Parts: sequence; C-alpha cells; structure tokens
Amino acid sequence: MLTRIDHIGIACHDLERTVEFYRATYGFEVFHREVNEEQGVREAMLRINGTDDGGASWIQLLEPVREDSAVAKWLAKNGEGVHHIAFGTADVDGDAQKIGDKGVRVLYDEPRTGSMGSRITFLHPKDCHGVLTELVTSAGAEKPAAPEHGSESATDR
Ligand code: MC0
Repeated sequence: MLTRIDHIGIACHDLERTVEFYRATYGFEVFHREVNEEQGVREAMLRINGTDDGGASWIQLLEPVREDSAVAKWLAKNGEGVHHIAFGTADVDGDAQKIGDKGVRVLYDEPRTGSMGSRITFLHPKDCHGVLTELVTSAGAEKPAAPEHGSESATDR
C-alpha cells in the first residue's frame, strides 16, 4: 500500500547553487548527500518535517554525473524542474507487482538501490499521465516478515 509522498525529485544543472536556493529561500537544510553511480546522479536530500505519521518527506535535488544518465537526458530536453514524484511504501516489491498487473510498465524487474539505502523502482511516465513515478521503501521500513511484528510503522528514513 502506498502510504505517503516520500519525495519529489528535481533535476538541476548545478547542485550546489540549487541547494543554496532551497536553503536561502525556504530554510531547508541538506540532510544527506550521495552519488548514485547506477542512476548517474549526484543528489542532496532536503528533509521536510511534520508529516502526520511522524515520518519526513523530502526534496531530492539531482544533478547528472554522466551525459547518458536519465536525468542528463531529461535536462537536455526540458531544462531544470520536477523530474519525478516518489510514493512511499513498506512493500515496494508487492506494490510494483500489483501496479504492473494493472498494465502500468514497471521499469525494473527487481527494485534497485536508491537514496539512503532505500529500495526503488519506477513506473513509465507514458503510463502515468506524463509523470515519472517512483515507488520507494526506505531502509529499515520493509514490510514486517511475520504478523507478530504488528504495526511497526514504515516511515522515517
Ligand atoms: C522521460 N520522459 C519523461 C521523463 N523522462 N516524462 C516525464 N517525466 C520524466 N522524468 C518521457 C520523454 O519526454 C519521452 O516522451 C518518453 O518519456 C521517452 O523518454 P526518452 O527521453 O526517450 O528516454 P528513455 O525512453 O530512454 O527513458 C525514459 C525512462 C528513463 C523514463 C524510461 O528516464 C528511466 O529509466 N527513468 C528511471 C530512472 C531515473 O529516472 N533515474 C534518475 C533518478 P516523448 O513524448 O518525447 O516520447 S534516480 C533517483 O531518483 C534515485 C537516486 C532515488 O530516488 O533514490
């Protein structure tokens, strides 16, 4: 079950300048930085507090690190802006399967590694009314393996 908007991914040409805009304009600070070689991006995660479930939501700023990456290709065509939205779930495998069964193209056979050790997959934007859509299970937020684990929340990263 998709439970929240985990993050909005924003493509930019210059990560440091964009980070500074978000800090100076809104007061959002960088919580985490990493380079994801597989995805071809350098990213900064800005933590937005205050969701009802006690978890956070995030703005993910993305600068391409190679010209053949998805973000570089998208930037060349569209310029800077919102690149994708990501829905949070405790069960990315199960939700990807269910959504795929509805005829939406799921881009990966198996979830891959996303920001901060999360597990991610994407839905094709052409099947989602023009929105590249990510499903993400935060590290440590997997679906409980057995019922006795009860209702542990799958929220914060
Ligand atoms: C492409 N299209 C998009 C789009 N990217 N539409 C909306 N939003 C986007 N972000 C549209 C194009 O305009 C084009 O439409 C059509 O999709 C095919 O695009 P393309 O430019 O020919 O590119 P493809 O087909 O080679 O690749 C598109 C595809 C790819 C979505 C399959 O970008 C992909 O695999 N994306 C998932 C991975 C990704 O984006 N990684 C970066 C974030 P027209 O009408 O011109 O045919 S990594 C990340 O976010 C991680 C670190 C994390 O969250 O933890």
